[in-house]
Amino acid sequence: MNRFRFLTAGESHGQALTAIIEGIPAGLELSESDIAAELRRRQRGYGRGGRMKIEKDRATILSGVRYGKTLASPIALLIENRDWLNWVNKMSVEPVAEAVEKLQMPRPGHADFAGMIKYRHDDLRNILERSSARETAVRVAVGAVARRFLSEFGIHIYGHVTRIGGIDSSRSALSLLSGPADQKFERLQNWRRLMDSVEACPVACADPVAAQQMVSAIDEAQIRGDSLGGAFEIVALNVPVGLGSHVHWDRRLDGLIGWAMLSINAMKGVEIGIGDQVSQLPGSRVHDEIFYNKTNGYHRLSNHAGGIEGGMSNGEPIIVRVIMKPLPTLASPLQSVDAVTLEPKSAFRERSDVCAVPAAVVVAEAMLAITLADSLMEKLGGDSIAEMQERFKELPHVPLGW
Ligand code: EPS
Repeated sequence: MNRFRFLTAGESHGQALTAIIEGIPAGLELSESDIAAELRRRQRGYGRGGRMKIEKDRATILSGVRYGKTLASPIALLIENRDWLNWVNKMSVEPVAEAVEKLQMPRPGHADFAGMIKYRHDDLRNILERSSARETAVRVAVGAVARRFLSEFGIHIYGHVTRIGGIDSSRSALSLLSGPADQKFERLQNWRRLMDSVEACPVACADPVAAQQMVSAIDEAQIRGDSLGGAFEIVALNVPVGLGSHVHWDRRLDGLIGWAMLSINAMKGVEIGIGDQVSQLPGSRVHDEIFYNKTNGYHRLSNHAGGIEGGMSNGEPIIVRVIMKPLPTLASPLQSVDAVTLEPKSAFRERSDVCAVPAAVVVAEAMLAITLADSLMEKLGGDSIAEMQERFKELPHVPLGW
């Protein structure tokens, strides 16, 4: 990431989360309410624990914006942790007089074990506070700025849950957004309707029957003291041809997207387009044939490639499938070892979520937005939105209309 750069800081139960973004051009309209809307979406989802009842995430813009428009200077964001008030001693920056209980039974599947050994900590809280997915709140705030930037160029990002536990949604962008060019408009209308329904669904799923079963599966997991993972699709519409490049490994758009997705806590796999199916099908059924006519220009009847060929966007919708593991904090904990006595013990348990797949969708949307914003900035160059928009108009616009 060369053009859109950001750093985050903050512990889960510390005072606040912060981010500094560098590289946003001048003249982009940006308000705290743009960010608030995305933060609210991330806090949704059936299966979340008690923490989400405490937090009402809201980002304050501390710099880089004047009279509602970006200045091109770094943008600093701050999200206060409401729960911090309950953790003032346990998370004090200064040493405290009272003895605070140390956590010493690492949870299998968590950063606890490797982190404690790597950093030579004798209290797992020193690891878990930063490895917590709480950090993703501020990434969503950063992503909201990227989305605001992309929307100036008509690029929009959507996400929906396709699996929780063993239950699969029957909806997939791969089929919903592919087909004859003259039916694009209808497909797009249908897609938008489905995505509206996702916003109203407690598990962010576009298939109401599967959604009901997912809710029941989460209830059952909760009763067992267990957790559930899943999978989801992230889709970007109206991405112009030529983001990313085939010329070098670290410029390939699919590689950058894969990295961005796997950088999110608990993500274990990323597929582009039909993903794993390419390993089973012959080339003649994998690759998307190319057509041309005067009305529609270049077009395809399928999008198995998920909008990326040779490490570059090809003008079709970008379709990414992400796989998430079940969270490792279990109410019925797995076997572990006491790191002080080396005796067998159950892993420690804390308040946690049974399932965070619907929230993870919003984080992945943010990471895709950041990745595409960076690639678009690289493609366009320029210091202001006005300058970038002039250059955008000159790009070869294979008819998109997505
Ligand atoms: C998390 C554990 C839970 C989650 C948290 C991620 O927090 P707590 O330990 O305070 O109950 O709720 O997610 C968030 C706080 C959030 O904002 O998404 C973990 O260990 O990763």
